[in-house]
Amino acid sequence: MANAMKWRIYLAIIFSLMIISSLPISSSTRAFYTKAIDKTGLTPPTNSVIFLYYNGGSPVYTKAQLGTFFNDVLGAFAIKEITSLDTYKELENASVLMLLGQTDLSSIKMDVLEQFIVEGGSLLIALPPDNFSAFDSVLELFSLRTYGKILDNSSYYNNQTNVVVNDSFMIREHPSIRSIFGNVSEIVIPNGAGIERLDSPPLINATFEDYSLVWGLNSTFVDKNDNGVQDEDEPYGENISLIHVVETWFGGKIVVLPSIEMIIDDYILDPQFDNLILSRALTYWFGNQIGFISIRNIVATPTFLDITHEKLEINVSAIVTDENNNTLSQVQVNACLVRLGRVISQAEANRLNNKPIYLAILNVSKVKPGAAYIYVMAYKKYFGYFWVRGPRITLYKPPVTIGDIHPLVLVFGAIVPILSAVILSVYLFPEYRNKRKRLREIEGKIIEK
Ligand SMILES: [Ca+2]
Repeated sequence: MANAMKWRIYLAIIFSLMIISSLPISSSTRAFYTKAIDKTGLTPPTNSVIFLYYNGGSPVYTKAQLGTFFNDVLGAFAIKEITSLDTYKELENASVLMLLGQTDLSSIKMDVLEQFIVEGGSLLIALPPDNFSAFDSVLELFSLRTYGKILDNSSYYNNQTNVVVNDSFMIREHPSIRSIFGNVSEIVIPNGAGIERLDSPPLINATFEDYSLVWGLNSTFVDKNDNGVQDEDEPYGENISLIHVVETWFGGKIVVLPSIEMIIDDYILDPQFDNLILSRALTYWFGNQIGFISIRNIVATPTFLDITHEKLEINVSAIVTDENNNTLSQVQVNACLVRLGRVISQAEANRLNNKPIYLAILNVSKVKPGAAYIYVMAYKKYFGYFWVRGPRITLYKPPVTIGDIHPLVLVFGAIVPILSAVILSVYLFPEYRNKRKRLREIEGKIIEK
């Protein structure tokens, strides 16, 4: 009774703390995106998010030719440059690895890249105008491949290498298309390559979602045989993925731009098109600033759990909002118990009334004793997967006490032997007295001698 009362008080305290902490932090309108982004303090500071630029693999454009992209678009983030991709050490703290227009990726160690993805890393890929198939080794991780050059015959007499796509061929509700940076209504893709989905299983052992963010117009086709005209068997229209996105379960994102030329100064600064808005929104999406899920105030009870206890459950609660502290719709929230990087128990969390508080009950009856961590994972389509670590949980087996011993064990293991000993000693006592008497007599005789 007293115990139940104590729990009720604990829960009441936890809930009131949660309600207080979930109150909106700021509701003022935003004038400048850079100011707005740090205002709520829910997203990581931009200068702590590392974008890694790999300068090996003979890229077709230099960093200088991507000046606007590096200085303006990526300006607020931390940029690090690396020359090789053969050890994981260089990738350790990076959020996004940028492979921009390489023509040869043979020096990249694929297991290093896979480890980066499994640890939640993101990839920004921009294909070179030629030799784009160099990226197939990376794309095949996700059952994707480059198709061939994309051309557009909208002018009917001249097949254009510059493909212009308007927002009817884009996922408009994606955070990179409609954002605080503006709306992307038309982009230009010069000398791009199309992406196709393979039937073969992905080479990476990971759960992921993938989709076309931008796809081909009806006049857009893949010139598979590279003869400059559209042949019958050549795919066209929505079958061609122009900008392809992968959201990995580990929390990373992969974006494949069909052409590095989309972001070189010549095109990114063209005021006719929204390539600048798109690249800005994409990098801020990559950099966990927009289309972001904030998971915080993770509470777990109990954190010490006797595994011999009847109720092997852990109550987990967390606050889940977007980057502006707004409630998210159609978000999936899971509480997970993780040991040595593996999820050993998980449960779906449910939203508490109309507050951004999510509750889950984790069943840990099949979990072996030892330490583990609570993680809360949230997924929303076009936002991606997000993971945040919560409290440490200790599952233990207490030392054996009388109260824990089964009555049968107690009867046959202790009570019966003790009773038999007592009964035996009572029966044998007269005999013992007699024997002692005789012993004394013998003793006396020996001494007398
Ligand atoms: Ca052709």
